[in-house]
Amino acid sequence: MRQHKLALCATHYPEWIVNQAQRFIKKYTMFNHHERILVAVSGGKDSLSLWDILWQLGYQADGVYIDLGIDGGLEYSASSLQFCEQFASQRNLRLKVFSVPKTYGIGIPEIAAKTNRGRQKPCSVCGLSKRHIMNQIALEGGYNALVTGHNLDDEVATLFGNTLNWNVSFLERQSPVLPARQTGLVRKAKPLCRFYERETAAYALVRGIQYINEECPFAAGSTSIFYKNLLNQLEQEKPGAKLNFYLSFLQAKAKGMHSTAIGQESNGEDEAIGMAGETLYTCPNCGQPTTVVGLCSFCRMMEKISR
Ligand code: Q46
Ligand code: ZN
Repeated sequence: MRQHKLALCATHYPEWIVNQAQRFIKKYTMFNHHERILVAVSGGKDSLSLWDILWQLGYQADGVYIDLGIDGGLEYSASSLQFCEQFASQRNLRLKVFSVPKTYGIGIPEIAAKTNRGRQKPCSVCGLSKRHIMNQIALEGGYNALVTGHNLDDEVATLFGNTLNWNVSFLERQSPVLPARQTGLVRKAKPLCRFYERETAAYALVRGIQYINEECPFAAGSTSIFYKNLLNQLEQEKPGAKLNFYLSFLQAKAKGMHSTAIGQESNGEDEAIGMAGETLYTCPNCGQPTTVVGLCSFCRMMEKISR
């Protein structure tokens, strides 16, 4: 690991990852051993590695898998579920499964095709749906925190995109942990946010974790992959540049970089929900918080497509 000036063998490497993850969980006050954690798993290397790390650390961590109904000729959703089920049964862990097609009658690609926003960007509809469903499941199950397997490369690509556009409300919200500021919102945490993608991939390999290799068919050509390629070039020239970009951002935030952003107008979307000082309303349909009076973004979308 050039950025850490560290080389470890196959025995010490996973130990190092697990210890570092515990350090980050504590440093950012993500959750503790008395709390119940819900891990969002996709069948990919990051989320399954995260679940494995939390299991080794003795956290009470259940998994949740959302079947998005994405086929793409590869039966993408069906085979990712198989990897999650296999992982959970090998470790005797509890996996909750929520199926979008079984619940709503159609999958994410069909929902996306019926909306303006989804026709242009299916991932935007998918992201909105996943956030909504995961928050609902975590609330109903009485979990203290919902954790995701976002790694450093994911976080830095998001940070880069939001900085290019000076998207202040999203920058304010980007953090290793997002406390539940209001009833109806569950705390969110990203324990892998300081690990490079190749570090989580190496962890999965060394630990013998079987995961889905294929990318979601909608990921191809996405802006975030373009940003990741740019940032990889930067990292190649300057080892540690990505980690430095992310950590410097967190430091700037801690020093109050965003103190003037509070009180900004809402854009009517629930993506930047939960900012300090923001007025939130309750969606009359699902009971989740929303930034505008009336239905939340998800319920509004589902109502439109059912007309
Ligand atoms: S699953 Fe959904 Fe991702 Fe596929 S449709 Fe896009 S957002 S790429 S993480
Ligand atoms: Zn709603």
